[in-house]
Amino acid sequence: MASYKLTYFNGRGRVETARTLFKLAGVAFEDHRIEMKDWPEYKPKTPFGSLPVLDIDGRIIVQSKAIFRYLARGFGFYGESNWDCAQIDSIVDMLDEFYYPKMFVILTGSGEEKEKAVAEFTETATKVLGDLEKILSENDGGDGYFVGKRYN
Ligand SMILES: N[C@@H](CCC(=O)N[C@@H](CS)C(=O)NCC(=O)O)C(=O)O
Repeated sequence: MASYKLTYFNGRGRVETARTLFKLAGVAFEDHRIEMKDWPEYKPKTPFGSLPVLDIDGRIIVQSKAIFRYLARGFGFYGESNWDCAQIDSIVDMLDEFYYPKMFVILTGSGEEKEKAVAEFTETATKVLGDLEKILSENDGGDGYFVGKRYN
């Protein structure tokens, strides 16, 4: 059995999908959380100066979506065909596109800058979530899955 160590900050952020995949698959992992005060010392020890990092028996994967895809494939959550995987990738990228550009300002900004970011985020989110609902309803009768008929 592989030994997994997932390193990220002490919050959900970019890595919660990986933690969720471990939980859904019932696979044990070390949930290594770095406090912000310790980050300057830890940063140079990471391959590219950022988190998350997944260590599997001493081998390292960086980039959150590469980690998600590796785990999803390994645990049976990815698509059954190349086509299904592409549909899943499209949805993940769609979410990324509206979520990340404004999130930093929304979480850390203030005043007018923050209000503007919230307004833009709300507008984009309304459109993207509407598009996603349409995809859900078109997946053979809207049974709750974007792709396929099962979660595992
Ligand atoms: N594209 C990378 C982005 C990684 C990233 O920006 N991580 C942030 C936390 S969400 C980070 O490590 N920030 C601290 C820093 O850059 O010093 C991924 O998806 O893993």
